[in-house]
Amino acid sequence: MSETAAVYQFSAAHAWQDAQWRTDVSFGVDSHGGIIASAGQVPAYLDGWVLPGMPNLHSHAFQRAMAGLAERRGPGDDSFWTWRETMYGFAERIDPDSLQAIAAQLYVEMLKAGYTQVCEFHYLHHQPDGTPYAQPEAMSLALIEAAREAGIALTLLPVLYMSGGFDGRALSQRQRRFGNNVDGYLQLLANLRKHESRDVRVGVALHSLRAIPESAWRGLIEQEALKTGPIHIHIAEQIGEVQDCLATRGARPVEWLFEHAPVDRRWCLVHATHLTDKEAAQLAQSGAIAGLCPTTEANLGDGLFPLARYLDASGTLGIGSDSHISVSPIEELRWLEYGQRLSTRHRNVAARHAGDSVGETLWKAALKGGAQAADLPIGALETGKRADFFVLDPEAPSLAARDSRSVMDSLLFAGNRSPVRHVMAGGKWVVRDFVHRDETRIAARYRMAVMRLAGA
Ligand code: NGQ
Ligand code: ZN
Repeated sequence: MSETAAVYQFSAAHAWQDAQWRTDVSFGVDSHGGIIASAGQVPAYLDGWVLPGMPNLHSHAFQRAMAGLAERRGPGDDSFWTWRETMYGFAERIDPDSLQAIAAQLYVEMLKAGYTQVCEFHYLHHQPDGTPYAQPEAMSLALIEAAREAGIALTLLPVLYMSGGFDGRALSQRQRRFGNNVDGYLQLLANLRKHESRDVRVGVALHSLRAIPESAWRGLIEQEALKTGPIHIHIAEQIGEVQDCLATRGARPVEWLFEHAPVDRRWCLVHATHLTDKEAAQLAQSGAIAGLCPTTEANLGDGLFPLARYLDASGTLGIGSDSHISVSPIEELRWLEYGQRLSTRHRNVAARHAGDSVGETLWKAALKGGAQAADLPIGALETGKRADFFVLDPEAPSLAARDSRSVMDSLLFAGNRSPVRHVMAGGKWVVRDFVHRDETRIAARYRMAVMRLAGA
């Protein structure tokens, strides 16, 4: 068989193409796992609605294993900052083996939920006391290996983390394993870029404005290594962060970022929760992505993103599961809309024009913004893209008697059992009839790893 011959030929009664439902669609998949035009052989029929896989633009894989362990009240008022202490305590115990075990389990769960790619915002670089591992990129390699085992596309974003606050203070004891200086970081980035492949992209992450001292900022932004590929940053997630930025830098975080960096479509501003009207408009006009993580933002008590204003300004957005308190694109998008309904006491907020569907609007936006944040050829069922798609269960009660006008809204809002039945990622069937090809082994190893962590 020649390199580009079709290894699969598919047809479907309904597939999501060109940002809408199309009927009687056919396409091929080549031996590189890419989509090609239909080649005339007898196609296999995909029975059920076919959707492109969803990119997950923000993940801290290790946090999957602590989901639910920070929901009991502490001595004082709990907040994002008290959750962070619990998270730091947990992060201290993770090593390369446990990280791989947790990440592989998480990535299996993502695939089963319809995510076919993940952006890993990775800052657990060194040993707990800050000493590099014998192989300095051991933790990053554990993530690459986990993604390969699960069969998910990975945009690995090694994080630069230099200081413990806006005042430039040193990292706390528990933050030491996150830390690098600029040179060390650039070296890590160069080493990791050697692992780039069809399935792995490497980009840049700056943890947050509070983690990069102002004195290091300009020199950093001008580095050649930062001039290509995606750049992700946590920003304006908490009111406390906005206040600290105002106090130390005389500007709000997003305002400061726009004054000090050439923010364009390569940038993904993760959370960007607290925006003035002017910042929302500026972010929208820049073409950068707002990386929204609604279930984590709810869990951590962050606040609500100004969705209506942002969509009216044609802003780009994508979704991430971040702390993995939930691993479901359906739930992220559902809660994105529900947060707006609860706070505005209106319905159908994401649908900005009469006749628009909330489900279609949000799914379409998240595919586009997610693909942009991932910087991979994904997010659409078209020639040249990765063959990343899933098939909805034609027997799902929640989708019975739905047509192309209603199926996306029923997918998003109706029911709690995922109707994602089969998933192809990179041209390989990774999930068939709701079962991942290696889920038993990966789950068993995960349980062992988590038991060891609990006993540690
Ligand atoms: C993180 N997570 O890096 O895991 C952060 C918390 C911080 C979110 N912001 C730590 N959701 O922001 O300092
Ligand atoms: Zn995060």
